[in-house]
Amino acid sequence: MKEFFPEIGKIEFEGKNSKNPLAFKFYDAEKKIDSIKLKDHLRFSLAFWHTMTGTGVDPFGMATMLRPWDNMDDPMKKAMARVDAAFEIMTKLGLEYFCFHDRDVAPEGKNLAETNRNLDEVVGYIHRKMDETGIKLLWGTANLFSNPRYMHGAATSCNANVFAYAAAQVKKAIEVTLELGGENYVFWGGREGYETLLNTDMKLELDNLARFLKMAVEYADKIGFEGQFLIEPKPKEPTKHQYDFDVSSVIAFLKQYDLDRYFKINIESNHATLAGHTFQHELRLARINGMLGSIDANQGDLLLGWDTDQYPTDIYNATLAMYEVIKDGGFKSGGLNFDAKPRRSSFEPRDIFLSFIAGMDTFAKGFEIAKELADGGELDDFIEERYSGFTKGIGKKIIDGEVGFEELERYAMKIDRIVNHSGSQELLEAILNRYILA
Ligand code: XLS
Ligand code: NI
Ligand code: NI
Repeated sequence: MKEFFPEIGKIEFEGKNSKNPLAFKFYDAEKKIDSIKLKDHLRFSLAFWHTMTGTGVDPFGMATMLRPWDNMDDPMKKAMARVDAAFEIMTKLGLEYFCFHDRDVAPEGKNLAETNRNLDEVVGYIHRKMDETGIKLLWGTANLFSNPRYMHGAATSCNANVFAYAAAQVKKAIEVTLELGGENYVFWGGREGYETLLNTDMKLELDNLARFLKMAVEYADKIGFEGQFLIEPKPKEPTKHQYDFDVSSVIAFLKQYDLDRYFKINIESNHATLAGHTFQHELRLARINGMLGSIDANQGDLLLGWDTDQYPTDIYNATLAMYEVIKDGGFKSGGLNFDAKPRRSSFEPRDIFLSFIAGMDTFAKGFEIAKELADGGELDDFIEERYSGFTKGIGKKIIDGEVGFEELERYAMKIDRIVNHSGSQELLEAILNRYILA
């Protein structure tokens, strides 16, 4: 088979002293930690859209990316070539998972039936490549935002025909995810929100979104799709306000409509930034609610207000993210999907590999640091001590529900001096640094 990247071989682990740009410095896939290989802790995934279809366009400029398959005119031939290239990239980097939207892998036809046939043809080919390589599908999803029909939204469109079309599209996307053994199915509602409340029936839109998700749950059950459903929060972009704003609003929404037991959350670092939260905040909130599903690993730019989807190289962020995953007992069906793209000026084919290496090394190291931090127990010990007042005396009574305002008033009347202790943030940050810089 023709190689798309003949000048690049298998990327090997060479260790931290290597200066070879095309080698891993920290990601040693086979290294065992707690008798599980690093690659199985991390479950790295390629995002088909950015890596295979991203062109480098931005609102001010046209495509820059040099992609060896882009000289093909026939859209189906190009789709097949992209699949070959994707599997070549994954094999060379040792990525064992990928994620895709229906429209990333196959072009739309002149009607839905033809579109579905195109999708089936490419999915059949992907299936063969998966069997050949052992590469797996982390999650599938449907693109309900690019086509102009979704200008007012999909499940939250004002147009019932659009709701129906979106349902048909998701039905098919769940079917192909099942066919490929996908471990999760993601809902990201890029246009499920609004631009102005002047033209928006917010109540109907939210009810319809819940109706849509309920239909998805019912259909998955009917066809025997047992993968995990995930919702990916994002506060804005492309819409001014997206209903799946952040982890907190997603959980509230799911609970309100009695859907929470069917869903977990796919958390993207850059989306946390846009919501004004840290990545760790979003992961923590999902974790303590038993809803940490999967991660879109990337990073934003704190000075820019949009989803820059950069490859993650921030070791602090990666460490604290992996700390939450470790505290959650590791990934179940989820993984680390690089929902990231090389910068518009990193346009050469080799930049694809360099970007993944940067991201994979960062998360591998972040995981190892986080593991030591968790095993060291210093943060846990501090927190345990900090809240120890709730394990005895009046604190215990509060926790056990034995007292109300009246009893607490009586108790408070007798306190002659309240003693607080330092929160020691700087000490704890120094402890974190000690692990990171060790
Ligand atoms: C966009 C989202 C998108 C989802 C999949 O901002 O991150 O890429 O991950 O639809
Ligand atoms: Ni994403
Ligand atoms: Ni995103």
